Amino acid sequence: MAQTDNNTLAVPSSDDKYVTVFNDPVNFNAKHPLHNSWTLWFDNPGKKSNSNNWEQSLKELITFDTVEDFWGVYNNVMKTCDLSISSNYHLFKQGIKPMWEDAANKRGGKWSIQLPRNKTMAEIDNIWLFTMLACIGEAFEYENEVCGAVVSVRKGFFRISLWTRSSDNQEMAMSIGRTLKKNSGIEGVMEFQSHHESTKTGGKAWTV
Ligand code: MGP
Repeated sequence: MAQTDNNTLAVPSSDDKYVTVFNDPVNFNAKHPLHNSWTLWFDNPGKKSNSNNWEQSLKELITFDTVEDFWGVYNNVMKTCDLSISSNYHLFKQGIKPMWEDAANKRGGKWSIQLPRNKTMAEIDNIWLFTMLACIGEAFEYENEVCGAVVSVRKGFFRISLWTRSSDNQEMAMSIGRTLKKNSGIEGVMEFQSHHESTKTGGKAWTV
């Protein structure tokens, strides 16, 4: 991309080698890379699922590593509000499976909030969209801590969760929780629990 005198990036003209989506929304040949590759997963385990067979229903949908490919995926999968009850989308860094047992998650935890169904569906979709954008756009101070995000469709509510690599550093966790709330437009109290604690009832939790 061309550099201007005052050191800012100029939008390339059509005779530059790289044509971005800004120059030509159809025939662009250069995409904007993300810092990480991300994989979208889907599952709907149903009532017969338990922690032993739950993994079988996980489906790896697609991996992308550019801004343009993210929007291509987002615009072509079902919106959260159209998914059936028990469904989950999981957006995780490539190489991390969206399960407690994965090496990246096993000492981790999650920020989560249940959003009642009386919110408009557009609001729910937007909160999930802005949660994904915060992840892929590296909005977090402790970026390496972020493993992925989940949206869960349940009978009376939607749940948004953000999974972290560790669960014993309150400063890092709080920073991530605050950034998530600010970026996603989530209102209400979010709770952090380690995956270990959340498999039990009760357990300590931090809130933002
Ligand atoms: P859930 O969907 O995270 O909780 O896990 P929810 O929404 O409170 O439960 P629901 O019954 O209302 O759907 C539901 C169940 O899926 C858990 O009790 C486990 O049996 C299984 N499960 C979920 N996760 C994220 C995992 C996982 O990472 N590993 C394994 N082994 N089982 C899991």
